[in-house]
Amino acid sequence: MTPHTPLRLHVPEPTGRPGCKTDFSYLSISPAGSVRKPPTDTAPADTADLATSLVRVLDDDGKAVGPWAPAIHPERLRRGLRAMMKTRLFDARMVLAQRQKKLSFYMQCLGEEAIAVAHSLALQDGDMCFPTYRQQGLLLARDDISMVEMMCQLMSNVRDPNKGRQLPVMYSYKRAGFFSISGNLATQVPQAVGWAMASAIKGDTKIASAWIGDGSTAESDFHTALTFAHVYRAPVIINVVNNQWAISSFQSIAGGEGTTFAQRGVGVGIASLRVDGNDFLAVYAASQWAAERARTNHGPTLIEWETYRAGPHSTSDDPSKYRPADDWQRFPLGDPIARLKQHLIAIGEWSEAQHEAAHKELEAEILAAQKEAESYGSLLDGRVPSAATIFDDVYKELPEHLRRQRQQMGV
Ligand SMILES: Cc1ncc(C[n+]2csc(CCOP(=O)(O)OP(=O)(O)O)c2C)c(N)n1
Ligand SMILES: [Mg+2]
Repeated sequence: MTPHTPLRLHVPEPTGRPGCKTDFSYLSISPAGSVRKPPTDTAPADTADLATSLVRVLDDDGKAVGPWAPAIHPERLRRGLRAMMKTRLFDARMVLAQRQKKLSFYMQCLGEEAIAVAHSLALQDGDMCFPTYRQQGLLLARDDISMVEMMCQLMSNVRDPNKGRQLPVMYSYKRAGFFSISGNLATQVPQAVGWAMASAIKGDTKIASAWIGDGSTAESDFHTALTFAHVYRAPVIINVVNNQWAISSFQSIAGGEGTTFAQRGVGVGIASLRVDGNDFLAVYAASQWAAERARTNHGPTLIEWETYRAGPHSTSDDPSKYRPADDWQRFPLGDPIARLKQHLIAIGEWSEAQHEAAHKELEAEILAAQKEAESYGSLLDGRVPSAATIFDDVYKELPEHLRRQRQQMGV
């Protein structure tokens, strides 16, 4: 008989605690330019090495190096930089407005701006994103989405397109390929795969882009979606944003310890990449690769974007309770805005003076938008849609029991 060994449960721990430094050595980081770039029709099993290495383009000097360095016009890069700056400034203003009680809640994407902004450049009109609450960059990168309208949603005022029925940040923009955000995490991944399958069934040319955080991959919806995407070779990009945290739990609680989230894709038969999400050029190149693969019927791609959630989870969260305050400054992949700025300056397409001017311009633009949005009301002055409107737009004919409930509300 074998001697009795007491069984022990392994409970993953974060690698840093308040007051002590996080040891980021758990992150495997490949040198910029060192990862190979296969053709877009490569077999899923042949991407196994790409699910553990890290696709990076920008080196420490801001030079674009290696096979993933994309051909992209400097003007598009300037627009991308501007959209990332806009996103960061928009977030900062809205956090402030929440503190002033003008909105009930806010979620910023500080430190993660490159992912949504650069990804949006690789998509086409008619493609559909199924985002989470941290991809506001998909909207802010577009010229046809008004910041005023977005702010009205945040302030739940009378101009809120969702009529105050959704949590602030849960936008819905069909015309911008931005599917309504769901607060029930992971539900949108199978929906995205289903949407992509429908596009293929119709013989259309449009692809879907699904979004999920590292923590939410622990939901069964994620795994079901992967199986469907693989089996039917759905034209979908499955984006796993690994920002190292899910509110207060470290990514290892969702299974990131000793393996990568990208490896989950390979295991199911999906081509998978692990990419530096703070490297604008790498995000653009990997997104383009996956979009071309999907659009040419070579099937889905799972991309794990490595990044860091620099701010609190939401305005209801206090990260000083569970992680060191200066983690972001020491995060080895740096700040996406600073890195693209350094690159543009290095290639002679940007300057400190231009950066400062753009910053000022954007600040003024955002302030003006906020002023206009507030003129339509905010939570502070109570000019919000009447409670009676909760009964609208659900049934063609209001059923009797709801009619009674409306009467009970006295409206
Ligand atoms: C099904 C479900 N479970 C739990 C929650 C509560 N919740 C909201 S955000 C969140 C953390 C998600 O973390 P992650 O997926 O890593 O995304 P991140 O916030 O880091 O972008 C949790 C647990 C929820 N909204 N839905
Ligand atoms: Mg997360």
